[in-house]
Amino acid sequence: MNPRPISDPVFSHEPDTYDAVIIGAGFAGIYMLHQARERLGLKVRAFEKGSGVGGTWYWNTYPGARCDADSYVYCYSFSQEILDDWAWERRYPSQPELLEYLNFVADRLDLRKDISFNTTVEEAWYDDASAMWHVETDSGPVRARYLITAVGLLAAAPHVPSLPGEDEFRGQVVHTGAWPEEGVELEGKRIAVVGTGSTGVQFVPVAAKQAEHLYVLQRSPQFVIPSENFEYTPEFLGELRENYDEIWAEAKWSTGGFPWSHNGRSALEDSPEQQQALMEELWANGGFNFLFAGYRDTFVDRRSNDILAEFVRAKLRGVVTDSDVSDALIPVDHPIGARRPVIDTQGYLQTFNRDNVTLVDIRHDRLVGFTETGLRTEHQELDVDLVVYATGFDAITGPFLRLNLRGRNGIQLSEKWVNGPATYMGLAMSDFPNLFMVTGPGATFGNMPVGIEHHVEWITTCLQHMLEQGFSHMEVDPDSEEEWVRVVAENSERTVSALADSWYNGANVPGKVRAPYFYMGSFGQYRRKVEDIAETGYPGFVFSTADEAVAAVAG
Ligand code: NA7
Repeated sequence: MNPRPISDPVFSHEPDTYDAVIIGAGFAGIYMLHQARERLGLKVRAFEKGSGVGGTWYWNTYPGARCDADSYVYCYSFSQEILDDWAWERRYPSQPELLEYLNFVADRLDLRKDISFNTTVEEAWYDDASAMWHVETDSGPVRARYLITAVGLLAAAPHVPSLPGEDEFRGQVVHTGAWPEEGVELEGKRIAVVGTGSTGVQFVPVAAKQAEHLYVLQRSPQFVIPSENFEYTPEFLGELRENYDEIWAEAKWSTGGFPWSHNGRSALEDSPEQQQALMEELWANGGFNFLFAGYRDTFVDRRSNDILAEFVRAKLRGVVTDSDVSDALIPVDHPIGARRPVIDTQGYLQTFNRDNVTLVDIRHDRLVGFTETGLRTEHQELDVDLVVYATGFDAITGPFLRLNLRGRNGIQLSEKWVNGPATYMGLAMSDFPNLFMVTGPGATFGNMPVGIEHHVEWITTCLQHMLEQGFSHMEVDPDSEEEWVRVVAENSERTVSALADSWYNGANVPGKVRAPYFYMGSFGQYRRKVEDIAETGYPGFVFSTADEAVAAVAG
């Protein structure tokens, strides 16, 4: 630990000047705060819009909200003490359990004193003359040498469609990602749910049990994979704790951040009987296993992908007794895994066998707008008391663009990203000196806590390197950034994700630039690349002292 890392007069004890400001207090923000404070000894402050820690798990409180990644790896690995003292209840943690976990971590690490809650960052700009970031919050301005975004990929930017006539609607309209704190009455209500992504699939079965009638407005059918949400026994938890070292080692270098990998074979090398046997086994295990622990080429070879997709379609057919409804629920327009897989814990498809649930296929009967009493499609009117938008998020770039960031020479982030996000490894970007991003656009995607820990630790190590070398200023070399943007695009083209519209490529929000938003290589490949940068003297990053940075601009 280095208690006084920066010998720069600007780091005086001025109350509103920090070594580092962190935006967000979810999984990323609270760990970043801990590392910046304890490993680097920085004077640091985190700003959080919510009244508590949690990020995604603070905002997404809709009934049925649950994580669909295995709890024992959807958590921090850095502290043995935290691993030992926390016991997950089941394979998939519910939203309240996750929120409790993140509060437990914040308390254990004594983080709250350095977080300003109920505080929104409205804009932040880099001042060339002082080489400092100016951060405007709704509680006043602060300054910082380093700005570290920990804003997540989704929760900060709910996507609310703009449908004509909403003002005339006499009922209630809510978005699942901004669920009112006081809750929403579902009992005995006529409800329309718009959207059948992971959120809709979680909400629908729960709402159906309380609603008088539930209309499910589906634009795209989904490959819905069962979860097998079993309860953890003390023996299972004991075994986990004994094996955590190996579990984390595997997860961190795996395909998707989970402690399992593909079997090294192509589906095309196996006989139909072998394929069937493997897929049945994976299906029985449930969850993301199905896609990540099977064949090596599921995401890159359309023929292999088709074998899995057809297997899932066969599983989905016949669950719903009305054959027209059943057909409408089967995805035929995109490869499996091309969009974010949907894992079902509550019996989503079975819900359509209930008398009080109606599927409305808005791909063929377009949603037109609101009426005073509900929603109107091209061919029908739906009278409802409540409209629930489960319409997802302006993902990945949305949370950043809402920060109104301006970099060197006043360049707006929205200008820089006009043709799609451009970053170096999703960690930093040119024209925005001393800005670090925890899992920014262009980083990899999968089991996010594993990716977040990696980024937080990498950023901390980078800052430590700078401090030890006497540098306080970081810039990204534009050529290195351009090369990384090219790698991201090339990788994306190789995978089936390019063959579907989704939030992975910006296609879910009207007017949003269609581009690759993630590096689609594996967690392991990405980790190797990022570790190599740190181990070989940080190619692509240019470090200097603050005085040199200011002089370079002045000169
Ligand atoms: P998703 O996965 O983006 O799903 C949003 C759903 O809403 C999806 O079915 C969309 O249809 C539908 N949608 C979006 N806009 C509209 C409009 N304008 N009209 C009708 N239907 C619309 O968001 P989720 O919240 O379910 O999940 C987000 C992530 O959270 C998830 O991937 C996990 O990481 C957790 P579409 O499929 O685009 O046709």
